[in-house]
Amino acid sequence: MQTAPRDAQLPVTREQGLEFLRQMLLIRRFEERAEQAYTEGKIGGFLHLYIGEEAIAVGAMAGLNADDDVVTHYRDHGYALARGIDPKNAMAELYGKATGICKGKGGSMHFADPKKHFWGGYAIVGGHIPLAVGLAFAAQYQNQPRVAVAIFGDGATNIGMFHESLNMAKVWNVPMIILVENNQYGMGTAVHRASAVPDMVTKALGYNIPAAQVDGNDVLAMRDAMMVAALKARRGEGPQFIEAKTYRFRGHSMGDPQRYRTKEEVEKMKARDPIVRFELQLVEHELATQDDFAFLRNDVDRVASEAVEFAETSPFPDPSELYSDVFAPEASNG
Ligand SMILES: Cc1ncc(C[n+]2csc(CCOP(=O)(O)OP(=O)(O)O)c2C)c(N)n1
Repeated sequence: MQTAPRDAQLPVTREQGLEFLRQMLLIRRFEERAEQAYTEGKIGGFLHLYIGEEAIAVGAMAGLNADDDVVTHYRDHGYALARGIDPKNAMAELYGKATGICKGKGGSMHFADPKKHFWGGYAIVGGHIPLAVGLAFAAQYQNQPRVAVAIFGDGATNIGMFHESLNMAKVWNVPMIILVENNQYGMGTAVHRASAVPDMVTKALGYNIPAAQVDGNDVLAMRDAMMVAALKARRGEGPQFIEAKTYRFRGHSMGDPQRYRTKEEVEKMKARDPIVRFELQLVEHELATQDDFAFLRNDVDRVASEAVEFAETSPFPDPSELYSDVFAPEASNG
């Protein structure tokens, strides 16, 4: 499994390191505030928290260009924030408000922002993987240097569309990156109970797609893996596969009683908290101090509070908006 090299120098500048840490802290605080609002009945529908997996989104998005296409599953808040979506519009979307990133019509599982080449947020497990093949095919067909990234969990690798997509992606040799977050569970089912092989990289090899297994709780390892994959895909080497090993600290979604795992197991995995680990690395390499961390924590607290305030004071969409942006305008093929 790949981790960032542990040599004398950490492969990051102080400025970049603090920015990665800020983003991870922001995602965590944002989600804690969303969790609170959900329990207060202010957010409806489903809410899948990303707490514990922040290093994957932050590292992976840092390894991409701004115009690369990103398609994710429903556990999408972290990716949206790491891709630069304003926390205010993200929080307002959770509240179903008109100021949300999808005008309140998408909700937690369907964040999207075409300006950021962030195409969502899909609730059907595995259903979005073919979309990334199409986006990658478009880049190749138009001879543009973009890559398309499909992000999903280990559970989605048991779905037919995963296999069909990997096959087509390789046959067409499209610039696609498949990023699997192996957080050990698909809802309440442990990987070994649903998947014939425990390591997701094994599945990529069946399609002759180069695969890297990475410590998903190591933000620098994630950035490096994504940079390498994007470089290879961009220079015509076809699809690339990354398995990020991680663990989700919260239930599958809100209201999950988590009877499928023990509290001891969760506590043990929390010792690998990606934020704490990165802070320790930064201190060890004299790139940051506890004062820097306190400053960042205050800063993300403020940003998350402002996002909640914005969401709470924003209006709901007007009923006249019910059908707008829901269907694509009729296309003329003439
Ligand atoms: C086609 C389909 N089947 C079942 C579901 C119900 N479902 C929602 S999330 C989920 C588990 C997916 O687990 P995984 O892909 O590992 O992602 P994670 O939630 O762990 O991030 C299931 C079975 C669904 N949304 N779509």
